[in-house]
Amino acid sequence: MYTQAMDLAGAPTLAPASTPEEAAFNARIAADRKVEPRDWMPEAYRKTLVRQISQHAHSEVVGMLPEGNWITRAPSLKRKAILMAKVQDEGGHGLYLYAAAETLGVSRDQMLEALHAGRAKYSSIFNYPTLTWADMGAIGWLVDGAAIMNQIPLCRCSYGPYARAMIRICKEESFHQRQGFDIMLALSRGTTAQKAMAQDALNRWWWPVVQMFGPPDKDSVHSGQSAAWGIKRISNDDLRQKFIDATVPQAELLGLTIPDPQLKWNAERGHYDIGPIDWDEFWRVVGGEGPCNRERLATRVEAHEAGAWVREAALAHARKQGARARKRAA
Ligand code: BYC
Repeated sequence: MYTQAMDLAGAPTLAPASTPEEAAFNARIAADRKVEPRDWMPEAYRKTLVRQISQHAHSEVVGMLPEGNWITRAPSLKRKAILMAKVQDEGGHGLYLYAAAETLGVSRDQMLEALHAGRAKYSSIFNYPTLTWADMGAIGWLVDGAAIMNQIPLCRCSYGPYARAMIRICKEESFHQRQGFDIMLALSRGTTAQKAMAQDALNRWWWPVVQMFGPPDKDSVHSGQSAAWGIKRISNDDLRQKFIDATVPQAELLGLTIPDPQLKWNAERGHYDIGPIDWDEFWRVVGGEGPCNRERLATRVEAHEAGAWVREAALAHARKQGARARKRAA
């Protein structure tokens, strides 16, 4: 379901090179070889990667907050241990991604400062509240499911450090998706109240997840150039369609109803048709006016400030170790 070897149909080609470095870069992209940190790259390519990778890293780290809230409320020791491991994985994904962005000449402090000041974006999906335990199931099943759909093609992204980070992230995300589906399965096979809770979570998360893939292709300002550079391999709309086609049968297996009266299999297209997506809501959330934008950012800043002593202690420890090593070497 998540193996996506094909590329964006009709991807635009690169503009002709005007310098030998640019020609070498274009040839590398055309041959589908990875661009590495020490290779020459156009400034706009570097900036696009910093924008996307840092947004991606921020999404992982902000994404820890809604789930972190439920660790103490998980219904059993097993569920608690699994959720803790998942949230910890998201922190790790943030680290790999910040490290990948750092190879492009931007520091983690700069990226975090942009996030904390509200200048950097993170995924719209994390601005919605988690009201019941079923939301942990819906996030794993749907949000991580959408994330894998988007991230598998990124394993073939032209920038080496990003592509390599994505390989491990995708392996972990598939465990996350399964744990979410397992929560939904338990609830949907449970009491009437538990099944209703699962349905309610699906009702609230479905449309925000469908929006998560980004604006429709016609409004996606970065897609054309990112596709030409081999950063983006499949378009926002095509990934969204793939996700819907894969998820509808899963909802059927759970005995849950997707909250879209216009959802219908289109035999001619070989895909599901869906009702209209509320893009006004999407842009409101992206613009900072979602149900939880302020809370998420405030909690994130608070967590960063509360963790200052850990960073200071780690630096002091590193300084001590360095001094000892220098003494031994002297
Ligand atoms: N939310 O031209 P477009 C996770 C912005 S974490 C907010 O199509 P692009 C998880 C876009 O940035 C998974 N903003 O852009 C973690 C741009 O604005 P700027 C997160 C969005 O870059 C913890 C503008 O709209 N995954 O799964 O070609 C627990 C125009 O869009 C969104 C990633 O970050 C959005 N949903 O395509 C559980 C994947 N969508 O930058 C789970 C990596 C669009 O010009 N990122 N915008 O100000 C990507 O693949 C691409 O950046 C996107 C957007 C497909 C998201």
